[in-house]
Amino acid sequence: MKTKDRGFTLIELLIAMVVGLVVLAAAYGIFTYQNKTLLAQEKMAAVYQNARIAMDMMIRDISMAGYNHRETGSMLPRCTNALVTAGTPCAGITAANATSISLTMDVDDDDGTGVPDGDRDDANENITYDLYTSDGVKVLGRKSSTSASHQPAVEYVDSLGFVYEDSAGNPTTDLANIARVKITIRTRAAAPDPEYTDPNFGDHYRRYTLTSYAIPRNLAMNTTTATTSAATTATTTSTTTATTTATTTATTSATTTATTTATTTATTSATTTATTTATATSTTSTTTIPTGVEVTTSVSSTVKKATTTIDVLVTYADGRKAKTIKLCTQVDAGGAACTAPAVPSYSASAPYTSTGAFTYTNPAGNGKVVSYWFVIVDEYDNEQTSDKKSFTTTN
Ligand SMILES: [Ca+2]
Ligand SMILES: [Ca+2]
Repeated sequence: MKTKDRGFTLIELLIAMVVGLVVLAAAYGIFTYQNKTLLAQEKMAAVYQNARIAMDMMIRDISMAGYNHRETGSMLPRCTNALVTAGTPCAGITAANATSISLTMDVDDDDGTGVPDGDRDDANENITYDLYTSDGVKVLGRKSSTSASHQPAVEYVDSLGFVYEDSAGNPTTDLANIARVKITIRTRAAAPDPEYTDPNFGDHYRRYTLTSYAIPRNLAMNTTTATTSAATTATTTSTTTATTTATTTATTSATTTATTTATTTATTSATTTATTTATATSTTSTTTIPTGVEVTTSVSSTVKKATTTIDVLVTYADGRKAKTIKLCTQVDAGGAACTAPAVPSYSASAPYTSTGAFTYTNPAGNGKVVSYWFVIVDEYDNEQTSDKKSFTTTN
């Protein structure tokens, strides 16, 4: 047998097999490691996703807290500690706890047609978020009304925390001052990972903590019921024309009745009666303008023989502008509202006043009580503010 036809020796074969096995073992090791990493990442993806789903859901609801807008009819006041304690229906945050939150809004009616009806007792109008345990698993629960049971929102939620801040970013427990809510949620994997030990808890569950803010913008716009105190005194001087000077002084007393005394002096018209006394009474219904809190209105009633000009001056404390001012009038209407205060309507522009826009033909005779309603629509979200006042004609 020639040398070049020789095969492998047994030694060479054994060495080749050992080298092959080593390479195979290394490849298998790499594959196993990659596979494990992939599985761990998939599990963590579920943990991240749970946290984000829970956070999105809570931010969406909390951001809507206090939504309370109606074209006509009474609206809920913004929640305060006093109103919540008294059990008075209100819109806003009704319970600001460290591990749970309750909030209300008016977004629907009894028939579920999606039209706010002035209460917060319909579906998804009274929401509570907190944690509860179901089958040994901690679950983020959402209640959609006071009577509703927990609806499981997201499972495997380790902890839930809320911090309530005022507009300056300081923590507050005053429901009327909450401007944003810091939400912290911690989710964990459904199953333990034996190769992982949590440095804080000492167990084998992987966890994820997510923090975010919800800003309930409606709370900044929806203010409390106007409970007028003795400390509130509004003095307004307005309306100067070539022929008429009206001075209005409104002093609000503790009994929430504002008395306006207007003295009108006609200088050029011989047929116009010289002095007229008009009495305007602020109503304390839920549609009352939150005077001094957000909107200041000034209505000067120049009561002449034939017509009355009603001026409305709108000032928003937060710098918003009025988009539209609507007005309607009703003679001897008692306490009834004009059902559709749409005519005449005036598109406001700086300085957001309807001076001269509303001219009202007086009824014949002395002592007729004319009630007028005005509705102010703001430029951003069509939030409406309405109030009723009245004057007595002196012909
Ligand atoms: Ca209802
Ligand atoms: Ca409702």
